[in-house]
Amino acid sequence: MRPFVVLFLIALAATALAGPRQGGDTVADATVIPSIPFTDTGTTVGYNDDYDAPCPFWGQFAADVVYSYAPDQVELVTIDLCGSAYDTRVWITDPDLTIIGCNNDYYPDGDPCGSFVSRLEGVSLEAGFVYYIVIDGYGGAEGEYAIEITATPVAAAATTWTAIRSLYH
Ligand SMILES: [Ca+2]
Ligand SMILES: [Ca+2]
Repeated sequence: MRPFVVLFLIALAATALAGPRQGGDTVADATVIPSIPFTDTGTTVGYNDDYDAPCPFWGQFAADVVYSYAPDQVELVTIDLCGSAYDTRVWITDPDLTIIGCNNDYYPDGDPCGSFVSRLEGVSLEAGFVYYIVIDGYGGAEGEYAIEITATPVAAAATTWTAIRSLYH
């Protein structure tokens, strides 16, 4: 095979292995996050304005996309949109779509991560429930985003503490 054919096949295989990219339009077709840490890139351009959140106030009308995540342990997650190209907002809801955390402007104007880009830190999640992560925009802002989700397992911390205490009892 010619080298460029091999490269093409490698690229094709890499695309297939990368799995779902880009958030879904609504909770019904949310892109499933299989495990954390998780990174993805995508756009809200061409998607609908299905959701809104009161950070910093209700009544905004930007397009949004949705991811879903069902942790198998109790954990604290951080959702970082560093690298996004527009004035983002991000929030997370519980299975009933009640908002449990929201951020608008973690990174200030001119920040290397992007002006007025969002980061939501230390949201506590329970095992066995489906949570929805919505990437939205301030006002009517939409564009290309980057998302990175990391987690600290609470159970691990508790287990360590139990182990330490057991040394003294
Ligand atoms: Ca919206
Ligand atoms: Ca923002």
